[in-house]
Amino acid sequence: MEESEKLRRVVEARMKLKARFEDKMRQTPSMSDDKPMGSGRPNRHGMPVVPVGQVLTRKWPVLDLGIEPDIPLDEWRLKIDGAVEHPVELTWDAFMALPQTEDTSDFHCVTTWSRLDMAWKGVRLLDLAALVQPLDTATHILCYGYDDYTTNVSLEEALKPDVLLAHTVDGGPLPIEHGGPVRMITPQLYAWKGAKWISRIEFLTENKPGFWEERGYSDTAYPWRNDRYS
Ligand SMILES: Nc1nc2c(c(=O)[nH]1)N[C@H]1C(S)=C(S)[C@@H](COP(=O)(O)O)O[C@H]1N2
Ligand SMILES: [Mo]
Repeated sequence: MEESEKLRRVVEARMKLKARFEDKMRQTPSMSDDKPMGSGRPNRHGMPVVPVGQVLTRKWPVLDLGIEPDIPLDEWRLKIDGAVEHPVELTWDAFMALPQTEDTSDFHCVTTWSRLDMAWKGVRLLDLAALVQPLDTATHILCYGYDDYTTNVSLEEALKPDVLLAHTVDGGPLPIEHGGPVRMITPQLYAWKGAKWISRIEFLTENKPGFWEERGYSDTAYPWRNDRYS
């Protein structure tokens, strides 16, 4: 297929996804709650900048399952499959050739630390979804890490414009211990919803819990509702 035709198809798919999830997205708690729990000035989506029970840190703690996989870029692959029209397996070069987004956002860990104003660069989940074109029946994604971590996210959360597959942070390559070469970030949900060392995104037609969700963590993970455990 010609490049211009490919791009046209992706843009059309992106518009369609936006239209399909716009209302649902606006109704998510991190955008619609009229009594959100937290303190400080409003953040860019109107929520108190420090969610309830969180403490600001300047350090960046590391949380993992005891393994930090080291994936050389020439062996790195990202598989996107499941309930989609066009499954893909991206190489590093193909991933980096996709539209790149820079965004500064906050990071809220369920263990009560928050780190504000992190400068990220990467590919929007929205743009990856536009590339593979989820079926109309798709409702969630399940993300996999190279360490066999998994976590699930609803599409109305995953398609928000600040959800990135990030390869760069604060001007440098994402360090391995923080999930490099590529991790997902979910600034409007607790950070366990963002898989480090991401290897696969599976689109699902029904919700399926991931690693922590099976072990008592909340399915929805809304920081401004103190929604930590199920
Ligand atoms: N692949 C993978 N992703 C993961 C985890 C993990 O153990 N493995 N931990 C999660 C948790 S609980 C949090 S709080 C954040 C921590 O990211 P950080 O180590 O960069 O602070 O990553 C999330 N993503
Ligand atoms: Mo966490």
